[in-house]
Amino acid sequence: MLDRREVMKAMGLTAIAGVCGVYPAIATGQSTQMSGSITPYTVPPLPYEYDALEPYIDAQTMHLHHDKHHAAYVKNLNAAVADHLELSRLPVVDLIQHLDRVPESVRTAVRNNGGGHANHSFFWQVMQKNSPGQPKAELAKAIDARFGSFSGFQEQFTKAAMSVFGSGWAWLSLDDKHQLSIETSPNQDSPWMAGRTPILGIDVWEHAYYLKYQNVRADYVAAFYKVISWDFATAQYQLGIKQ
Ligand code: MN3
Repeated sequence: MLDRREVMKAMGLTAIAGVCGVYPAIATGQSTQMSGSITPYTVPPLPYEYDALEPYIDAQTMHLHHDKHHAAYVKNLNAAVADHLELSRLPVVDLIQHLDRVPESVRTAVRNNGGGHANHSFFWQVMQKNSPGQPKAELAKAIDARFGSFSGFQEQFTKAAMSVFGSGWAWLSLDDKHQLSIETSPNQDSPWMAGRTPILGIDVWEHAYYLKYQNVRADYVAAFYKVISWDFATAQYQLGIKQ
């Protein structure tokens, strides 16, 4: 029976004080109990009601997005790691941060579906009902220092979200030099895969907005600012600057 430390050691990974690499404070639904039995990945429940983000994100989109799309990533991820017990014991963020250690036969499946699971687990938490609208305290200061002002940040983040061709994400992330940056990723790739900590992320796959906004991604991106959980983003920032 291997515990997580042994599993990580076996994979050549290093556990840092009980935390796995740049492991975020996201709820991924995965049990941290390493009982020796397989702990498959599971879809975490939404941290609010399906209609909590109305009128900006509609309940039907949330049902489909969470219950169908996110669930499919988890189902496919579990299928990909079914024959690789050592992988299925790792938190999903650890898994996607070390894709080079994943057997080539399942690497693409883990990248896409592990990425999808990590990104969506993050995305549910980066939104909330009654958003404060703007960051506060240290994250607000860091954003002002990097982008000039909050509106300077918004302008660049919106531009990034609009620039994603096809399916992907736009992110505010923190690198290992504690520098904030705005980036985009295709498919279900993410800052984690490049060793950075996501602070904020918007899913710009059409499934995230098409029911309500059809082809008008700009309106969806504008609505996203109304539901950002700046408390969660700040918690991510605080985690990132400790790395
Ligand atoms: Mn999605």
